[in-house]
Amino acid sequence: MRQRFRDNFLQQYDTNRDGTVTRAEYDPIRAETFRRTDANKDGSLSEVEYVAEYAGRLRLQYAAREIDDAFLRSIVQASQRFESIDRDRNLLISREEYDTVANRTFSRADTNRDGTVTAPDWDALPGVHP
Ligand SMILES: [Ca+2]
Ligand SMILES: [Ca+2]
Ligand SMILES: [Ca+2]
Repeated sequence: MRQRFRDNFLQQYDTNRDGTVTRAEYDPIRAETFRRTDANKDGSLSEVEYVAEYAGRLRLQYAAREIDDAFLRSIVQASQRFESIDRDRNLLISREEYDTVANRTFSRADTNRDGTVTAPDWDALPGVHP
């Protein structure tokens, strides 16, 4: 699991491929993902927008494979994730709620708290998937 989180994190956010993720790399990608997910461009994410974005990415990973139970379970989990991110329970994820989660994910990866995510962080990372 640790390996998977690390690989996903690096693949998504290490844009210059130097093995380190800085906030200068991380923040614009999070912002871009938020914009892309906000399909109706009203500045917040509905559950439909949130789950659709996730399902779209998952679908790409599946490529030619058939949709299976694991796929459907992942979609249900995405829906549950939406509910946990929506702290004020207004059925929308605001940019602020989204950033709170982004900051938490980055902090979790930055185990030595120096503001960048580097190899020593990976070695110390607890074996949990966010
Ligand atoms: Ca980098
Ligand atoms: Ca929206
Ligand atoms: Ca909310």
